[in-house]
Amino acid sequence: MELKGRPGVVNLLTAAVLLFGSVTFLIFALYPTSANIEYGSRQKKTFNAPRQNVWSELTEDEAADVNAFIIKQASHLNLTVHPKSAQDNFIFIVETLKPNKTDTAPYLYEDDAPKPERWAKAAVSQNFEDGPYMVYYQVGPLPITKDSQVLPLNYMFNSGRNYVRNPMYDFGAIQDFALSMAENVSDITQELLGATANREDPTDPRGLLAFPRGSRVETGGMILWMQFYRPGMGSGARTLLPQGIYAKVDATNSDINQWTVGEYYYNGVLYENEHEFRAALDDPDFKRTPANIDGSWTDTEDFGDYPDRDLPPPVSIQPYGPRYKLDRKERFVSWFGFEFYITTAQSTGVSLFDIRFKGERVVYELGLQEAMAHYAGDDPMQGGLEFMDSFFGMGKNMFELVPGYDCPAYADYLDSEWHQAYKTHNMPNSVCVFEYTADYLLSRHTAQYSVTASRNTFLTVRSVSTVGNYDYTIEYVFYMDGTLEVKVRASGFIFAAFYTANSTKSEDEYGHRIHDALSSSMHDHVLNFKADMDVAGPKNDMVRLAIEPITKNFPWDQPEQPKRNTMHLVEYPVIEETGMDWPKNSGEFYIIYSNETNAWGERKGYRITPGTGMGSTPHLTILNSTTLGDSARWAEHDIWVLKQKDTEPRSADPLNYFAPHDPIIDFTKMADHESLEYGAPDTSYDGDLVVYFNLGAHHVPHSGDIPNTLMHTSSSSIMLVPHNFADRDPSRQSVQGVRLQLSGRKAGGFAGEWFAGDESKSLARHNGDLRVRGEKKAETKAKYFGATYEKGMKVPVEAFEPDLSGYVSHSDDVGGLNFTGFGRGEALGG
Ligand SMILES: *[C@@H]1O[C@H](CO)[C@@H](O)[C@H](O)[C@H]1NC(C)=O
Ligand SMILES: *[C@@H]1O[C@H](CO)[C@@H](O)[C@H](O)[C@H]1NC(C)=O
Ligand SMILES: *[C@@H]1O[C@H](CO)[C@@H](O)[C@H](O)[C@H]1NC(C)=O
Ligand SMILES: *[C@@H]1O[C@H](CO)[C@@H](O)[C@H](O)[C@H]1NC(C)=O
Ligand SMILES: *[C@@H]1O[C@H](CO)[C@@H](O)[C@H](O)[C@H]1NC(C)=O
Ligand SMILES: *[C@@H]1O[C@H](CO)[C@@H](O)[C@H](O)[C@H]1NC(C)=O
Ligand SMILES: *[C@@H]1O[C@H](CO)[C@@H](O)[C@H](O)[C@H]1NC(C)=O
Ligand SMILES: [Cu+2]
Repeated sequence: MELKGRPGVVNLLTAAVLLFGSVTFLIFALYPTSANIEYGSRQKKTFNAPRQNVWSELTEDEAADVNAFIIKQASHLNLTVHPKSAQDNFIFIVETLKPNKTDTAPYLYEDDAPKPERWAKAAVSQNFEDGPYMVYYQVGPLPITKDSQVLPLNYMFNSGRNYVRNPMYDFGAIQDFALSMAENVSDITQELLGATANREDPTDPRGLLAFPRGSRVETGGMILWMQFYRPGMGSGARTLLPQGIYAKVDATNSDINQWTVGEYYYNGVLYENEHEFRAALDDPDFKRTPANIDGSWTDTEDFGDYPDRDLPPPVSIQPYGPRYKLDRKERFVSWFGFEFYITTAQSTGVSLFDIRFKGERVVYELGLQEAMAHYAGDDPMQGGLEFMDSFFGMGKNMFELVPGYDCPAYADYLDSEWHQAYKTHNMPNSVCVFEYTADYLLSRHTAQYSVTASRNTFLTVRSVSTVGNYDYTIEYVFYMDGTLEVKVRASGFIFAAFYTANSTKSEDEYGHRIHDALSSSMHDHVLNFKADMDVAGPKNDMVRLAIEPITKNFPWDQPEQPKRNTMHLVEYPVIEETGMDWPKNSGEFYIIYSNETNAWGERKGYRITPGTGMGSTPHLTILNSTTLGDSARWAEHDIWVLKQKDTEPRSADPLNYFAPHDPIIDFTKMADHESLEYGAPDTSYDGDLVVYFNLGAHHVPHSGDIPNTLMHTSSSSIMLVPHNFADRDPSRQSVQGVRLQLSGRKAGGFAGEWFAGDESKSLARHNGDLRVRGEKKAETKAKYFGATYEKGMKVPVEAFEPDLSGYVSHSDDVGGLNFTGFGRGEALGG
C-alpha cells in the first residue's frame, strides 16, 4: 500500500476496530518538529510552568506500580496478569483519578498550599456468580507507600454502584457465532448477495461478515440484531457495505453456547426463522432487492492526474518560530496572556485545566465528556443503533496527526499514553499546538485619513479521535481578545443503511439513496463538553440577557410620538440547575458573570454562544430515546448550568454504554434543579458553577458524504467570549498590524488623524484628555504595530511540505481493539 504514491515507506497497520471494523492508518514519524525547521535566529529558552500538572495521565512507571499494588493488596480478587479468558479476573484500565477541585484550587491560586494527593482510577474485570463485571477502584495516594490504599471508587457515581455488568465480554465468541450463523445460511446469502462467509479468512474481500449492533443491552443479557456486511477492507468502507439481511439472536443466556438465531429480516419482510426465509426464496413471488457491492466508489482518494491540481496550494509557514511558550513536561502553554495545562485521558481525549487570561481565571476545566451518535431507521440495525465513543476511547483512538496536513508543518506535537491490561500504549504526536493567522482580520477601520488593520492570529490545540468508521477533529482555539472556541469537525465513513428498492417502503423517511443499494441513514451526533467556568474567580452566576421588543413613551418624544416601538435589555437570572436551548433569533445572551467588576462597575463576564460552523449546535432530536434510556440525558438540551461538586466531576462514564437503563452516572440526578442563588439564606451554595454544552450535528448524509463526510459540512462550535471582562479590548497589546495614512489629506481632527512628529508632546495632550489637532503635516508612511518580516529568507521545502517519506512507526500497535476492547486474553497484550 502507498501513501501519496511513495511506495514502501509508510507503515500501514490494519486494525479491525470495534464491531464495524476499519482500516486504521498509523503513520508514525520521524518528522521535523518546529525545532529542526527553525530558520530564524530565536533561541529556545527553557520555560517552566508555574505549578505541576496535577491532572497528567499516569506515567508508565506509575501505572506499573498501581497494577502491582492492586494485585498485591487485593489478593482476594485473584487477579491474573495473563488473562486467558473473561473468566479470569484482571485489571483492565488504570488511569489518573483527577484530583478534587476543592483540593486543587488552593494549590493553584494560593501560596504554599500543598499539592493535591495523586490517585489512580482502576477498572477491574471481575467475575461474580452471574458473570463478569467491570468494577471501579481508587488507588492512592501515589507514589505507593505504606499509607496507600485500594478503595472502591464510589463518590462520583450517583447510581450508588461502582460496578456495571459486562454483557459483551467475549466478542471473539460472538464473531465465531456470527460465522456459524452465516455458514448455516450460506445458500441464502449466495442466492441473494452472491457471497458467503469465509471462516478461513473472515476478511476475504469477496466474503461476508455479520456484526451485531451494539445497543439494546439489557441487564441480564441481550437481544442482538446482526446484519451481514461486505468486509470493505481495501478502504475501511465496511460501514458503507451493509447487505440487507438481518438476523435476530437471543443472547439472554450468559453462556454463548445457549444462544439461538431466531427471525430473519430481508426486503421489508420478517421471517420466523431461517427455514421460512429459505422456503420463501422458492416462492415465484419472492421479491429481491439489489445487493450493495464494493467498488471504487468507496475509495477515499483518487490518485489520477488532473491538470487543475498540478500545482500545490498555498500553505502557512512560521519562519521566526513560535510565539507561545510550551513546557512539554508539564504540558503548560502560555500565549499572549492565555495560560493553561493540557492533559489526556483514554476515554475522553484532551482536556484543558486552569485556563487564565492576563492573569485572571476564566475556566478551571474544559473537556469532552462523551461523544454520542444516535441513528434512526426502519431496519433492525439502524433502528436501534447508537454509539457512545468514550467507551471505545476518544483518547485511546487519538492516532498520529499527519504533519503539514492535520496541523501545519511547524506545529508542536505532544504524545499521549494510556494503560490497559498491564500495558502502556503510546500514541505519538497525537496532540498538536500551533499558532495560525486567519485569512481575515481581527479588526480594521478606514477612517477619514487613514486605514488600520489588525491581524487575527490565534492559537489552536488539536487532536483527532478515529473511532472505527468516524474521525472527530476536536480543537480548542484561543483568540487575542480572550475568546475561546471549542470546535468539532467530523470526517470518515458514515454508518450507512441498506437501501431496499421497495416502492411500498418509504426509504427517504430516514435518509437519502446514495448508491445502488445504500441509504445515508440519518443520525444525531451530540458531543458533551464540560466547562467549569471560574470567570475572574470561582464565584459566578449565570444570566440570560434578553434583547426584547418594547413599546415605551419617553417625555422627550411628546407630543409627536406618544408611543415608540423599540427594544431593550432584560436580565433573567438562572436561579437553579437546569438545561436550556439556544434562544430563538439569538434573542438572549447567556452570560456567566463574576462577583468582581471591571473599571466601569460592570460585572466581569464571559458569554457562551454558538460559534462557527454549520448552524447552531444541536441537541438530540429523539425524545426519551428507547435505546439511550438514562445514559445520556445531557443530550436533550444545548447547555446546562450546574453547581460544581467534587462528587460530580463528570456528566458521563464510559460504562454507561453497558447499562443505559440503569447507568452508573445518571445526568438527570446531577441537573436536578438545586438552587444556584448564592448568598440566599436557605442555601449553602458558594457560587461555583459548571456549564455543560453540546456540539455535533443533525447529520443527514447525502451523496457528497460518499466516500467520506466533509469537515466543513460537519463542523460546529461554541465560543466563550469576554463580556465586560476587561475594561477595553485586550487584544490591542497583542495584535500585529499596520496603519496607513490615506494620501492627499491634511490632519483635520477627525478620528484617524495621525499626530506626526513629536509624539510625546501629543501624548501629553492626550493625557490631558484633549484630542487636540495635529500641528504638523500628516504622516504618510506606514506605521506598524508588532514586529514585521524584515527581509527575504531561505525557507526549506519541509516548511511547506514535510518529507513524509521517512515515516516509521514508533508506536505500539493498536491491534486487539475490539467491540469491548477486553475480550479474549490475547487481545489484552497481557
Ligand atoms: C485464581 O485464578 C486462576 C486463573 O484464572 C484459577 O486457575 C484459580 O482457580 C483461581 N483461584 C481461586 C481461588 O479462585
Ligand atoms: C448452525 O447449524 C448447526 C447445525 O445445525 C448448529 O449446531 C449451530 O448451532 C448453528 N449455528 C448457529 C449460530 O445457529
Ligand atoms: C416491499 O416490502 C413489503 C413489506 O413491507 C413486501 O410485502 C413487498 O413484497 C416488498 N415489495 C418489493 C417490490 O420488494
Ligand atoms: C468575590 O468572591 C471571592 C471568592 O468568594 C471573594 O474572595 C471576593 O472578595 C469577592 N469579591 C467581591 C467584590 O465581592
Ligand atoms: C419523556 O419523559 C418525560 C418524563 O418521564 C415525560 O414527561 C415526557 O412526556 C416523555 N416524552 C415522550 C415523547 O415520551
Ligand atoms: C474527592 O471528593 C470526594 C467527595 O467529597 C471524596 O469522597 C474523595 O475522597 C475525594 N478524593 C480525594 C482524593 O480526596
Ligand atoms: C477481537 O480480538 C480477538 C482477539 O485478539 C481477535 O481474534 C478478533 O479478530 C478481534 N475482532 C475484531 C473485530 O477486531
Ligand atoms: Cu454523522
